[in-house]
Amino acid sequence: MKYKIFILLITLTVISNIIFADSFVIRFDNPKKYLVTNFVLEGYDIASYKPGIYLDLVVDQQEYENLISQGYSMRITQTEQQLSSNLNAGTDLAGYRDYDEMLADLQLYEALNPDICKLYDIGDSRAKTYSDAGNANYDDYYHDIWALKVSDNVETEEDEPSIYYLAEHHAREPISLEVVMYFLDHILAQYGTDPTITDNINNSQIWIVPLVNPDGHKIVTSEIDLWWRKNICDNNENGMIDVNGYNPADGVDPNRNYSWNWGGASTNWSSETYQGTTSFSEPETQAIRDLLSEHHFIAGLTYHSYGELILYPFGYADGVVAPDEAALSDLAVAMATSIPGMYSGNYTPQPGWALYPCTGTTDDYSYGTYGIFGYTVELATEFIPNANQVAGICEDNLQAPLIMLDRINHSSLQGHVTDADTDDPVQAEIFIDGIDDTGEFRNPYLSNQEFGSYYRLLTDGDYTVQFIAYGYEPSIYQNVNINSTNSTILDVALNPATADITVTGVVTDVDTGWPIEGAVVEIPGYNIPSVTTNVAGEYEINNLYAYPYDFLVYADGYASTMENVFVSSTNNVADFSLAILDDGTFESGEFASSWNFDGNQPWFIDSTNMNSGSYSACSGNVYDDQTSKMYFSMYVPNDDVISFYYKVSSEEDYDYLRFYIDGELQDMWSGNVDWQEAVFNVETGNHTFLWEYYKDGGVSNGYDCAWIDDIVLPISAWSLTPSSLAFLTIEDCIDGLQFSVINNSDSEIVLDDITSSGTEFPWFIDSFNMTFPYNLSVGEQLDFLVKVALPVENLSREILTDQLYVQSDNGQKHIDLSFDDELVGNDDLPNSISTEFMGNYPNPFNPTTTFKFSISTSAKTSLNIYNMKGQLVKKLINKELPAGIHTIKWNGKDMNSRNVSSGIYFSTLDIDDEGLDYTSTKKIILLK
Ligand code: 0X9
Ligand code: ZN
Repeated sequence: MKYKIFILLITLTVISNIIFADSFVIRFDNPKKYLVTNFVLEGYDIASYKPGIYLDLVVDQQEYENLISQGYSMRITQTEQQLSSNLNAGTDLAGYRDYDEMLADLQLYEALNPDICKLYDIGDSRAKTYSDAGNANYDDYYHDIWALKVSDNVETEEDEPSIYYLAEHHAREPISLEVVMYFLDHILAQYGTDPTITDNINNSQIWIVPLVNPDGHKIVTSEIDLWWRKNICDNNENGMIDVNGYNPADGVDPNRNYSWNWGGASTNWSSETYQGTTSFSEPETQAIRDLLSEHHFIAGLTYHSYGELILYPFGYADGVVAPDEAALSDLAVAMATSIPGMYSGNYTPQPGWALYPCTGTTDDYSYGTYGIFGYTVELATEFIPNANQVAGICEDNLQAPLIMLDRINHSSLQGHVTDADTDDPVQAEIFIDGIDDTGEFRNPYLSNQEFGSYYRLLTDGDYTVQFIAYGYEPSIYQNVNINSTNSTILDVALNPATADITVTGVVTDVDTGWPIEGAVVEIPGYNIPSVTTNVAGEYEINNLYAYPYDFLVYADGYASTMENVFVSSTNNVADFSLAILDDGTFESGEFASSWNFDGNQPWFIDSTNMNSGSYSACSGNVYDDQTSKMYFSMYVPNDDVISFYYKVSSEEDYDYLRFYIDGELQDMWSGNVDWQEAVFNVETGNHTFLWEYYKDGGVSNGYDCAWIDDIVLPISAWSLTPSSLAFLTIEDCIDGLQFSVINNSDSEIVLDDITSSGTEFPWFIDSFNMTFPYNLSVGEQLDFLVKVALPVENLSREILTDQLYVQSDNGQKHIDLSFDDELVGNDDLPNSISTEFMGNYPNPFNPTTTFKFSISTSAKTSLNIYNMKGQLVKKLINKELPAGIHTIKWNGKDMNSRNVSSGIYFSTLDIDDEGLDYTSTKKIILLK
């Protein structure tokens, strides 16, 4: 039955397209907000939305009839015929430029104003890359992305703020190109005449990219499809341009392809808002990304049509507030009130999301990444206004970009950050209290690396400003006055600091509060040696600068955590707590505390659908445009895989289960999928694994959810931790730094050898004279110390590196060793060690516990678990062990791999060798 309806629908759609091929714009007058939300969700092509005034959709005849039959009232405001005639009307007048005309104009501007104009080719269009690869179907689309720089000394990157003006991300919005070209023409004509414009050109670097999407522009200007919006990425890889007909397969929406929060827009090729395969998958957005990375932009406008709006970041989700909201909004208001509008007097200023939330836009990227005040202008009241209206629209829009150009000269803070000793520029974070600690996250604002210059656009008032750079004493300025009469100048010389701060703390189990031994505390990115906690869970990191470091903390069997700590001489204690990793089977019937939940609903434990056992995890009950997310983070000790089983019951191609690693989409599934296994590679390091069920359309199918079960964590058969060790002090070299080999698998692993690449510096492994091969039992952990043994006075301060290799019958792994200090070595040999059974930790335990003991010489050792009746439950160790400290984990399973029940057990360590005879029994408690 369902099948028949489906065929009928296809037939209807095909017929309707043959009869009514044209699309047109329909307008809903005085629309309520929910109308736009609904149409966005239902996947309609939204042309524009002017709150309370109009909502326009691009529809075909079929969609139009559907809407009529649903009882909507609206009117047709623009037909394809009108578009075409508007585009061409009075071609003797300005009309709309095509690519060649635009390029000729830019070249002419450059030729006429060589002192202040320079034209740059900043990238290729998508089609040009196909043409270059030999596909002749794209030869007519051999386009570059052009940027004209306007500034004095135009050839050099000067110590001045940069400002961008971009146009036509969207093909059917050619009015944007015209507006930007008009502005360009105006400032060039006024240079040397208008003192403000002359001053602005001399003191800033203006970058104009009038046509971001040249391929799409050609689709429109050559009238192949007057409604075309996207670029012409060959999504279906058939080597042809598919832009016409029903659901054309090609094209990526460039304004959904930027990376800030990328991934929430459409995943359907034929959608007008298709986001692309990855962020920055398109050469057009790559060109803008690169431009932004190469210059120090402080503000910019990207022109679109239509709606008579000025939008400011953020826009990726409903209600998101930017840290700079007040100043962003003020400038939006100033620009918007300068532009006369057809409705309500002037253009309307509002945050991006207030139009509709969408991810991957230019503004979110430029603001989120660099703190650039990036705005979208939605010009005019139709996509292609009649050519004879173009000049008027351009004239109306002249003031706004000029206001932006002059913005830095008032209500702002600027200056240079330098090294107090050398006067060299310093790249520092400029942190303003009450701004940078508010709103949604954006990257910290940084001074320019080359010049040390910074520019903050603010609202008037008194601020506390902190200047923070690695290796320098932080500098704090109170009561910095910002006012509208001028720009406040604050030059800051930072004093080089000595790294003399010691941070200490305790790492505990979040559920029990017990200390965790062997947890690794790491500060990635600064060549600071990672440390491990002692038996009391304590750690100590020496030689730190005052700085806001990210601390990564992880331990075997626990989820990892990453926390920012602003270390200073007064803030030097940092405690962390870790949550036990879920085993991924959900068989305990509840989520371990390592799971985190996000989105509109949490996941829950389900006992009706499972891949194995009695339980699985199921996504929460979400409504339209809602998500249900669950995630955890862990340190992956070696390159490995994560696998899990999933089941989906959703509307095919609309509602998805998605899996992300570190925010990167790995795969997604929709429709009716019975239990399937998915496997993904994971590299060594800290990672966040996230499962999301996302429901977009108004339609629901199936159970409308997804299940996950039997996650196999990326804990390889054996691990070598940490993956790198750095020596920084002489003490470290003498005392040694610890590394461990752990058998995580359920069978024995044979260690064949530990060797070094041995080229750089003389170190040795304090292995207590163990002999190879060595059989590493299930759960066993062997700890070693690396020491530098020989006098090495002659080593210079340059960084030396070496590798340590561990070979086993299960492959090879290595640890990077490095040190960057002048070292004096010694030949101290390992201290002697006593024989002692330290018992297990934690105790009571559930479900795993770790035993620890030391032996003074190599000896035949056994460690067994007995129950209250004296029956043997499990043999943990029974072999010759080297002298040293040993640990071994017990997973609470008996010899037949069954979970043992709660209660009291006994562990007995027995060492029986020539010269050494030792027995010790300890009580252990399993508490479920
Ligand atoms: O949807 C877009 O890309 C822009 N509108 S257009 O009609 N020109 O396509 C607006 C994007 C603005 N940002 C947000 N709404 N978040
Ligand atoms: Zn647009």
